[in-house]
Amino acid sequence: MNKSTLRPRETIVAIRAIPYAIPYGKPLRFASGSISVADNVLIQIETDNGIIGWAEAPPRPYTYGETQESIIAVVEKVFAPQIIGRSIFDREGIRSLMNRTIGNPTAKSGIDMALWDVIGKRLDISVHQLLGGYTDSLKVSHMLGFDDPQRVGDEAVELRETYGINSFKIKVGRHPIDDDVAVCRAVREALGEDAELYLDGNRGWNAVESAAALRKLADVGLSRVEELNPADEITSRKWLVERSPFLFVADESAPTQATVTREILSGAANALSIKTARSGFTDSVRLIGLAEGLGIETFLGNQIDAHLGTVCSLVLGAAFDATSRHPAELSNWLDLEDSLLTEDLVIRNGEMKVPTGPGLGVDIDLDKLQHYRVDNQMSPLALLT
Ligand code: MUC
Ligand code: MG
Repeated sequence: MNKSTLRPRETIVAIRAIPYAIPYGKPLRFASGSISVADNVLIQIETDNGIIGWAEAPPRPYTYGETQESIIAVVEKVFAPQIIGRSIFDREGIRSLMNRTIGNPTAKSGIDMALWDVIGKRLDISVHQLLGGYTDSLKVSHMLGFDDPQRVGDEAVELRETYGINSFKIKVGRHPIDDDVAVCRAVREALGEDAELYLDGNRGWNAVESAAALRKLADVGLSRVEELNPADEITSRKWLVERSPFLFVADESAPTQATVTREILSGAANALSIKTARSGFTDSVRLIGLAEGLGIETFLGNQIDAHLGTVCSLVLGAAFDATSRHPAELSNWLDLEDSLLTEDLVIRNGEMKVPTGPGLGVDIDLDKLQHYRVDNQMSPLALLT
């Protein structure tokens, strides 16, 4: 088949941005914000031969400046008019034209991943295989939000007993730092020596506070730390990283190839968190290659993803050697009150298996989408009352 025979039946005819809202049974609180409802935007791409691809974009105003409304606006008003009419196989061209608009990382990633879903469905192959197909499952790590020490320790124990999860990211960055130090000690005591624990400060401390916390936590047995202070504290961040006894992971300071290169080469971090929610599949692949070239470890992070976003992370993470070496942050959908997927996600023995069907390998439950969508229907807040 050549391009001209493919094109008429492989054209994107619609891109839709559908906002929905599903409450969290338990809100997640962290240094840069909190989340009590998944007010995400489903991205739907439709082709002229009736294939529908899906992905989702989570608004994280405290991290990227996007809101549910801004994601809908940029998808519908800026990207869709430029992309409609293009071939589904023009992925690089579509990336290029989206990058003429700055920012909007989750909106761009949603379109990119929905396009991969379309391509996989068209070729009758899973996106996981298309990307690299390295392994069929990932070990899971869970993100523990702010709470008091006893409750966080109990939550970790319950997750281990129920799902076999034995790797935990503890959110820190509060004042006084001793509140977080107490939580870390409580979690270690509750889980014992064999659990993996690491910290994420979401820029809540400065370098001096971070160094003090690391000194106090020296005997707790951490595997790494993430964004304890802002990378914009350029000199003191470098000072902190030089003194950190643990790997120092760049997350929100390094979402793109340029920022990764800058942060790593300047000594502002020495490991990388990759999140499909902000770099899609196309750019995540580039970041994995860049990290390999720089000789740093990559960890699969979590943008507080809902079910579909988690599947995207899983599909990418399991497709590559580098992203499947460490437990991946795949479990915060457990706190959501419902799912838009037709099938349940499962965590067993601390692992998630990659769906095997074409595309992303999962389907959207259209009745549930009808129920939870908030365009022309009800305010997201109405769900909480
Ligand atoms: C994380 O790793 O930082 C919290 C804020 C955000 O943007 O992502 C989450 C998780
Ligand atoms: Mg982080």
